[in-house]
Amino acid sequence: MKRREFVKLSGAAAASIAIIPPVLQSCADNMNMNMNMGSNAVPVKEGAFTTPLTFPSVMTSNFSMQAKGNTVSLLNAQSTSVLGYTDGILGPTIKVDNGSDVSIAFQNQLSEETNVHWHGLLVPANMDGHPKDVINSGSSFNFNLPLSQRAGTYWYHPHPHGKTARQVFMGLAGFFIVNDSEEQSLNLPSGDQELLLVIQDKRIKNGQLNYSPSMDEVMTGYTGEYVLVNGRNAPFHNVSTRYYRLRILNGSTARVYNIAFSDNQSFEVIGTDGGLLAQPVTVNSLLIGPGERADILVSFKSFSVGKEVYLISRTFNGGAQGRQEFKIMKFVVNQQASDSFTVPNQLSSIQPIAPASASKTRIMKIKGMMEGMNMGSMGSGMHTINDKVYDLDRIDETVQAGATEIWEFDNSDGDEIHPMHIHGVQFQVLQRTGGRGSLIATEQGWKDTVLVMPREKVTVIMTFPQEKGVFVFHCHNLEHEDDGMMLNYEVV
Ligand SMILES: [Cu+2]
Repeated sequence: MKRREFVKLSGAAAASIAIIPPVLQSCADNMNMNMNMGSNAVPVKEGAFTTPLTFPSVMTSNFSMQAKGNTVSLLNAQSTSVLGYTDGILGPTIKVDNGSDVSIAFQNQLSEETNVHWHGLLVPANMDGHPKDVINSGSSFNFNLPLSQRAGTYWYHPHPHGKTARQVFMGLAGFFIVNDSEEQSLNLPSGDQELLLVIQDKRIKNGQLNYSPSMDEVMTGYTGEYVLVNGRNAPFHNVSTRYYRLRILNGSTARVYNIAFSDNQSFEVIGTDGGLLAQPVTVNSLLIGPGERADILVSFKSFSVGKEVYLISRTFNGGAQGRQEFKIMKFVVNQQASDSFTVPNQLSSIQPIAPASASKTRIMKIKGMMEGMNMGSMGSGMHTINDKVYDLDRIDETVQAGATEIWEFDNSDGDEIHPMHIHGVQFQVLQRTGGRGSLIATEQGWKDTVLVMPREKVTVIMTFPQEKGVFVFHCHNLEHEDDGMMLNYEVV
């Protein structure tokens, strides 16, 4: 970070920079240096891509699920302690139809409190996994989820305040897929041609998952040197010469991926957090931040048997991240097949919410790092929204049931990456100013999480639920979230 940027970043301090005593200025310079040192993402170590990709079991109706400690083989057949929902690492993939009432008997077999947030689902506040609604060690809770929303790639993970990042990092996360007749009628690649991929980076020390963020890493987010897909490091998957539907979740605590293919082939983006886009968008790479999902179609039709193609992350302009290109997983074409699938021109219809219908615009100033110095609280509470650190019991924003509002996430003074997530709604992204200055393919549909890069302001529009209750909105960089970058809003 350059001095000029530091001055810009300092917010309130900027006005008084000239009168900072030399000793404090030097302290600030050291802080700067430390942050630069700590701020780069840990370089990824690519594996051998010799481990077969696996997929979690699928649950299609009411069932029970436990959060518990398990042992798995992660790297070189070592026995690694992880957390999982029921078996192994991660949790079962829940696949249900829109309109169904899903009930899940949940048991907490961890040694600490946890809960479950159904990320992207429009469920009542008391079922949403609010941080105040924790389930103590040894206790149970029955989640009843009445589904009324579009088909989409949703997911679930813990949400106990201050413990979310560690519990997700240790393995607690799973897909929640909602189907509907509209999506069914498109006959998209399914069965063996539909692959659910959760990408997560892990730091592993002596064969064990190592979650121990330093102060610098709380600031920038905790990154790992091993990239896992569905809980496997550097896996491969055999494919035939057909179209494949990849439904990708970035389940990392902080790392952003710029998804692409090693042969630079283009692919079709067909869906995002809240389901299908109206029309497919052809891209060569796609940025996906923590908590976000991308639904893409990729064709292996022109390849001959024996061809190997990698899903990779390309470099991108993202402050502390994006400086390295690395491979994520390998596709091996091992079978010739005929495939008559063609990408539909029209996928769905998305009615834009008119900005004029918004009854209110709220500004959410998101801040990290240097601003924390002004608060005199190093090490915690450095990440704020509108200068506030999360308080379980404080209602920060009150919205009318059924109201349409515009919210602006303002990171224009910041140099950290903040994927902002709002519970209880799906929103549309209106615009991005500063930074990248425009919207990407996945932002042309319904979203629940939006990436706000350094220097950017992103505005979203949404209609709040009719049902009353308290929800949270927060940064989905889970280190930032645990550090307090989260507020409550109440629907009244
Ligand atoms: Cu953040």
